Amino acid sequence: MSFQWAKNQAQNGIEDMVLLSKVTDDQITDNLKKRINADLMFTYIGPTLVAVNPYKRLPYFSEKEIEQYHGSAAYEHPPHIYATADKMFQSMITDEENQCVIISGESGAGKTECAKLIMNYIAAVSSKGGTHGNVVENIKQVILESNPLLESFGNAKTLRNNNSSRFGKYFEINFTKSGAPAGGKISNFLLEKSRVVGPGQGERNFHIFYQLTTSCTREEKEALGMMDPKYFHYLNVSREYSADGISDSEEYAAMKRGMEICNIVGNDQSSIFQILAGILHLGNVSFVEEGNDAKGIDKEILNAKLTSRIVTTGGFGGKRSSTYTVTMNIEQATNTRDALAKALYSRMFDWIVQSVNGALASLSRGIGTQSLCIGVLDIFGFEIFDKNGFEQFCINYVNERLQQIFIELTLKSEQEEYQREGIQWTPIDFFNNKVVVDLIESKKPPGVMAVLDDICSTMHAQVEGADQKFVQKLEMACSQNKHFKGQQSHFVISHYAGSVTYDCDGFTEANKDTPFIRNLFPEVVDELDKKRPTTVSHKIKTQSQELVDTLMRCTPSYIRCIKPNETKRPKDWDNKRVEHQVRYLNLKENIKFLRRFAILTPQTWPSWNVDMDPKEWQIGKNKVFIKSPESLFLLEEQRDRKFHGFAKIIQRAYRRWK
Ligand code: AD9
Ligand code: MG
Repeated sequence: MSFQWAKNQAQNGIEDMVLLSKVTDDQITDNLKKRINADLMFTYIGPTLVAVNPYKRLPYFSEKEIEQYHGSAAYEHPPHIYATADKMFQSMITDEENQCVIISGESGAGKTECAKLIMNYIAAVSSKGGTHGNVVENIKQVILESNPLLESFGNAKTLRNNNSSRFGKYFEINFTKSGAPAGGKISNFLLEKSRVVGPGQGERNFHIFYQLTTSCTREEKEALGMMDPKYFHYLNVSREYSADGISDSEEYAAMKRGMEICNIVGNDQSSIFQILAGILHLGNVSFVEEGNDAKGIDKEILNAKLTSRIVTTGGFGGKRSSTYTVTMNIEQATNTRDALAKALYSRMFDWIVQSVNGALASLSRGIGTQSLCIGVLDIFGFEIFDKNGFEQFCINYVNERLQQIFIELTLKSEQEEYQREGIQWTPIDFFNNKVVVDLIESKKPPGVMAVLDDICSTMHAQVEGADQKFVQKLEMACSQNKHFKGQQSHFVISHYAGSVTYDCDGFTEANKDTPFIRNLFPEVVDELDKKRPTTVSHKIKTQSQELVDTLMRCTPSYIRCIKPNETKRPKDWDNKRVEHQVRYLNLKENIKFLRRFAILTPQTWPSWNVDMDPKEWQIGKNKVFIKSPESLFLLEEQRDRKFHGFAKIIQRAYRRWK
């Protein structure tokens, strides 16, 4: 199929939904349906790109399209993620402004695939680096080929998505002024490490474990004591060993190539495999009760660490402290084993990310000045399962924060700007999820995280009933908030994307996390003590804030991904599910907002130089605002196809207005 102008609107839908005849959730949903039925996965809302997951490979991502979109204006070709990527790249160079793209949507909506398309496009069109050609080429390789490496260790099959990202990633690519990639940095956050010791029903552990158990070489197999996945307890918890559409052996090869390119070779590489094998074997260590003692049946060295802990008492009031060893019961020993596995895995993951960053840093030293950047944000999407724990709570919180950025920057602050500019304006209603963000992170009055931290600082996480106490306190603190409902051992939060019932079981332990680390890695105790409080929720809150601050320093582009069904099949359209997403993503409000007055910036309609009825536009203190989409459409038809520059337009309009 060649990718032509989609002329037939009745059949293929409208390319920019600002031009829809009626703006209702129903019409938007219907338009997206028409388009995906015609294999058109992208649609605009002004500058925002809406992407519907096609669940099949579409033919318009070849070299030809890369060339077609490179350096062209958005309206010249059908909506495409390459147009979004190109606009970011061109704006970065021409305006010398840092750019970021915020890709949002629920789990399985297609965010990671969109992120990869953007990276590919940028690697393809960015400058080849002249005299630094070789280094630039290597940098591009690291940027692209670190992807399968990180996905192997950080993605897994869940009920929602066979290749679900279980960590958040912000990939910043640095450029020289002339637009050659000159370095980069990945910030990762919140790896779902609980998956290491047991994925849920129908889900898998991280991909890497299946790659290693099924596809390693004979030598590796012998050296690591590698067995069939069924042999290992941590892979047996869910009895799910394969994932549709994923070839573990191909991914293993791509992962290894990624390692080589990121300079994870030799001893470093074999250490990683040894740690992975160690984690799997550790999971097979079981414990039996012996009188009042518990004993590990496997290795001697592990025995002491896993079955006992050191307790120190006294040491104050002039008395000498005494230290003694307490033997754990089976449950405690199993918990310690699992904590060790989780801690090892997440530290190893951080080390891999640091290695990618290290590879980029050492390459960029050869280039020197790098002044601009494009950041691509791809996080785990909003998710609801039958049973939702602390991990879902954290994931959904980060999604709430991202939704806040979208609201703040596209709906709220723009409307406030209109008022400041003295433009006549009837505010458009929208659901501002700030109330949910506050419910989760507010300190005063205490929100969910504050209550959780409070319980964790006053009670030992392992004390029985800590989780129940947490829900009781939560109910007292949050029952006034209409987005919260407490229910014995559960609580419900009405998130922007739907209501989620959280099972409080394990919340306090997962939030505290550190006692195990203190026990297992004593050398980090000092470091931990310096950074109190060290709860997981505190860390996520801080990381989310840092992320928001970083994004706010860039010019943002948005991609809103839509998941068409729960079956992961192409051409399967679940109207109710899509309409629900259209509603919570505020697409209708987004369109209405742009229809009233399109803000005349290069991000929306980049140039215009024709006469226009003065009633059709208003001038604010700093900007010009155009009224109806029809006049815009006309303008688009008439205008010069070359970019004239925003300043000229403003000058001309301003002269006429006077
Ligand atoms: V999660 O929040 O990490 O669980 P994502 O990242 O939103 O989720 P992902 O990009 O992983 O979803 O897409 C899920 C699956 O949909 C992919 O593995 C593909 O099988 C499918 N998909 C998504 N986008 C495309 C596409 N542009 N073309 C073809 C796609 N298939
Ligand atoms: Mg993803």
